[in-house]
Amino acid sequence: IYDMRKDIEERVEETYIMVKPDGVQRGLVGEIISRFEKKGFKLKGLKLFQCSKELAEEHYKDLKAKSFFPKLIDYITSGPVVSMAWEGVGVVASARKLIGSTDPLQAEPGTIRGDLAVQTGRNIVHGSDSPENGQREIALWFKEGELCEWTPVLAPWLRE
Ligand code: IDP
Ligand code: MG
Repeated sequence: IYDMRKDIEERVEETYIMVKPDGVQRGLVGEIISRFEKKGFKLKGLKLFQCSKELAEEHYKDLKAKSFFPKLIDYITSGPVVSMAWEGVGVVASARKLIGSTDPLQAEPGTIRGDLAVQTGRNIVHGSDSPENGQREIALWFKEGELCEWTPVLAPWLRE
């Protein structure tokens, strides 16, 4: 019998993860990449990148009406970010859990924000909130040829 729920549960997704300028300045790039690497997701793209105001505004376009929007754009463009594309079954929701709540003071210990940050306006990392936004954001931040298709040798030891 065809189990549609299992099919949905096992769908391979991609998410856009970004170390924000404060994470780069604070020397937390390696620590943040490690969390996703150790969990067992697959890295498909990685670069240090200074983004434009236009790109930051497009990335956060859903928040345009918010009072903090101008400060958010200043923050994201204030220095280089580390852009990453990660792939895996359930990677979008899992990455959000690894990252923790938007407000680092509310984020659980053990999460990236819970362990390493203290304020919403300096919450060091971004993660896509849906598979659709994962696709949208990866297409926005990466050019053609910047993503790698590869098979990690550990794949059979991570998923049966
Ligand atoms: P998320 O990053 O956890 O998905 P969103 O609500 O999508 O949170 O907001 C995007 C980013 O905008 C946050 O990560 C944070 O950097 C910033 N932000 C959200 N709310 C506030 C706020 O109330 N004050 C200042 N910055 C905020
Ligand atoms: Mg968000």
